[in-house]
Amino acid sequence: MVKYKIADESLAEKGLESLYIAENKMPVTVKVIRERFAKEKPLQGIKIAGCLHVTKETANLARTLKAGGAEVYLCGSNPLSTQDDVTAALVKEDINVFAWHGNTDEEFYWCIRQCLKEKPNILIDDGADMIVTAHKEFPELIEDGTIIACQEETTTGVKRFKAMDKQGILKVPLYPVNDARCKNQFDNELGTGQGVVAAIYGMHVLFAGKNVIIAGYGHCSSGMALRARGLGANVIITEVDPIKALQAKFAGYQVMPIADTLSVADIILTATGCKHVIAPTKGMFDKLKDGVILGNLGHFDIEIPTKEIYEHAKEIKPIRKDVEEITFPNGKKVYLLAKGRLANLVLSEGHPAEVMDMSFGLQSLMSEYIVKNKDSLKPGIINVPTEIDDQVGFLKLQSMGVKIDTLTEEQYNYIHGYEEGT
Ligand code: RBV
Repeated sequence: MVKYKIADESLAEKGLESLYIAENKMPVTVKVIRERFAKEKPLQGIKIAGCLHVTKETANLARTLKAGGAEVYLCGSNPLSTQDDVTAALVKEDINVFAWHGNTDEEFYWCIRQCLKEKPNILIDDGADMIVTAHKEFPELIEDGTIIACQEETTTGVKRFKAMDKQGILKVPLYPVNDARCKNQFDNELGTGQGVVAAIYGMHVLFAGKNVIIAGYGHCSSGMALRARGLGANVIITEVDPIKALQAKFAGYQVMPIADTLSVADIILTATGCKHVIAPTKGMFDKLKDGVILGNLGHFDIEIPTKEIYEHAKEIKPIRKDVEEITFPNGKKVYLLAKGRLANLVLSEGHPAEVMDMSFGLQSLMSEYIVKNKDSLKPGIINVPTEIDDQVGFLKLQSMGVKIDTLTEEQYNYIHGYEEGT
């Protein structure tokens, strides 16, 4: 019997329509892999728990895992990204789901615990909250080998696991799916990149002629900068990494410390993976330009100092869906998107299905790989095998009708050899 706690079962019809829209744009995950999984059942007898944004794209991943024979449990990876119509559709399809839009921090962890109580064998996380909870509260699942291995979807989660690994406290084999080329060069650069439109959804604002500050110049933020520039904005980059700062400079952007940008910034968008990109001080808040739009596209809500902005506010007024007008004691107004949470997921619907197809194609094939190799996996971070990364790339190209060259034997030997030189 399907287990669930969701907002409203009556939304199932609408949710199924949503799933259908995504399905047509996810040929790798939905057609090629799901059809093979349905025949071969590589995940038979395996329980998979996913702590992911519960969107129409994630729902299609869940369907593919289920087609492969897995028993799937889902919970949300962000309190505001769950699409309630999607959860209703999933329940109708006998996929277990504990998620609803707008849950509290306490409810968020309750949902994670419901999934872990089912004793899953594979955990697919987005941000590391579920796997960290497993280490803290369900260590027996790790010690007795119930959890075979884990997969992480996002940069911030991988960062947390690298820290755990360094401290010797990561007790599971962990695949950083985010770091596969087929993931971060598409989902992160194009998906998060295109997420700059969240500021448009939120405030219906014109980018052309605006000073748009993009904090960070990694995969996500460099994609955002390119798109903001394409919309006609004057883009200013802030960085802490000298090489990334140079890349931004040579790509033709202005680069400067964030504090120097505040008085001219019309829109500030963060995706750094770090905290307090704008320092949480009155001095910094006083520097902000009247009317500035603040949006975060990184995983957690601490890049923009949301809590401190709320504390400093004289008045907080919701003015549109997921947008608040915040008036400071000095009378200045700032417009905060999505309470500082992932604006690309809260204000729009998450990254488009076309790129999630690659991320979730990888997640599907990695689940199969883990089951096949379960007897030889060791705790620690293990890279996604190149063959699987390449396979998803080939499948995506094939689905788009794009052909590429293959190396001749002579070329292969040249590329892999050293003898031929001047
Ligand atoms: N993300 N998922 C979606 N439509 O389901 N959109 C974005 C979706 C993931 C993306 O892979 C990114 O790394 C992560 O959300 C950030 O939490």
